[in-house]
Amino acid sequence: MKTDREYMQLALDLAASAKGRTNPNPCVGAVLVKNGVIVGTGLHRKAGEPHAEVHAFNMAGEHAKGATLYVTLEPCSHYGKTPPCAKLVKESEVSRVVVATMDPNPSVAGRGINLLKEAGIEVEVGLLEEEARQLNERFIHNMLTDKPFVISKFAMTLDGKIAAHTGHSQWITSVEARQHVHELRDRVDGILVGVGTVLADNPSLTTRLSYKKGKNPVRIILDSELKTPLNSNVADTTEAQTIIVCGKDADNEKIGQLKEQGVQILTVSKTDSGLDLDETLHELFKAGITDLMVEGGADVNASFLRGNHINKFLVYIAPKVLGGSHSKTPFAGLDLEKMDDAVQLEFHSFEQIGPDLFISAYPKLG
Ligand code: AOF
Ligand code: ZN
Repeated sequence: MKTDREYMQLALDLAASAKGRTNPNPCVGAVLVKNGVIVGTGLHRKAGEPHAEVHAFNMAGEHAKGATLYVTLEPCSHYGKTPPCAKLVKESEVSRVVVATMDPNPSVAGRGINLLKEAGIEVEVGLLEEEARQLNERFIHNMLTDKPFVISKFAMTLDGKIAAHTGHSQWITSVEARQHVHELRDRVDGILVGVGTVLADNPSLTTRLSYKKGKNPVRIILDSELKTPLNSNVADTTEAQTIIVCGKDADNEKIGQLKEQGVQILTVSKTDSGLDLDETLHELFKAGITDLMVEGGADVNASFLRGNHINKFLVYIAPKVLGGSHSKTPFAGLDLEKMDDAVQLEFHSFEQIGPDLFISAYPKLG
């Protein structure tokens, strides 16, 4: 017979298979087990579609009675786009519910679990909790802050350079690592760069995967003075959406011209160091962006880091050395004075992709 942990791991694996597809909802998986037999499985596939538990109960039918439900997130207690799962769990007469983690959504937050306990069902919370919270780090951050989850993504040489002193940077990493970037783009809502990058490289910032047609994230350009050329790739919205964030004093005629091309314009306040990033993030969240990848340049990266706006770092390191004191580094604009002032991070994982290294890290809390 399998252990509780193994069934919960299966529920987590099911949930994870829809990562990046459920936004703004969390990824959730559910497994129903009776007398050592899996009688139902389910996952939440897409916002607006049934929750994980519904699929699992549909599969189990009458076998749900007396079974144990393993679910990666507290069953919901509210009427959203779908009816409450806690009610379904109660009516299906399961005898035990094992939950990995609570739902941070203020309309649920413990109510789902209370409903089940009040119905006399045995409930355990906290099995593989860390894994479940990691899986839904984006959703948890959204619920707690009303801001998108911000990922800083960059590629550099072994000696920490993102371009030669001439500005030449194509390519730092291998074909394999660059395909991997497109897999990331395929699963985030937004991709953000500064107007400097648009002017220097005229990137299209779309998802290009060799084996399938990916989903294009919304392209977000930080452009306080609205310098994005009308004929730039990002101003062409036939393939992907674009949001340009500019100051409230930006030229109205240019705003009109960009809007005519289908570009969305977001005006925010300015601070001494440029656009107000906190306001920008709140506005982007209101516009439906639940997570975004900041892809540079060095000054934009630095301003996000300075304001503590980065929630996760994804870094590709190529086995190459450029040298020189004038070739740019990923956070060139930060330029701190002492080692003690350095922003503290924690490595989370690393793997090799082709010849390159791929590292994930989080800002150290506290
Ligand atoms: C669950 N199981 O599979 C998911 C849950 O608009 P709705 O009705 O889809 O509700 C979305 C909210 O429900 C979401 O914010 C989160 O609190 C919860 N998600 N709950 O019991 C699931 N996806
Ligand atoms: Zn639900």
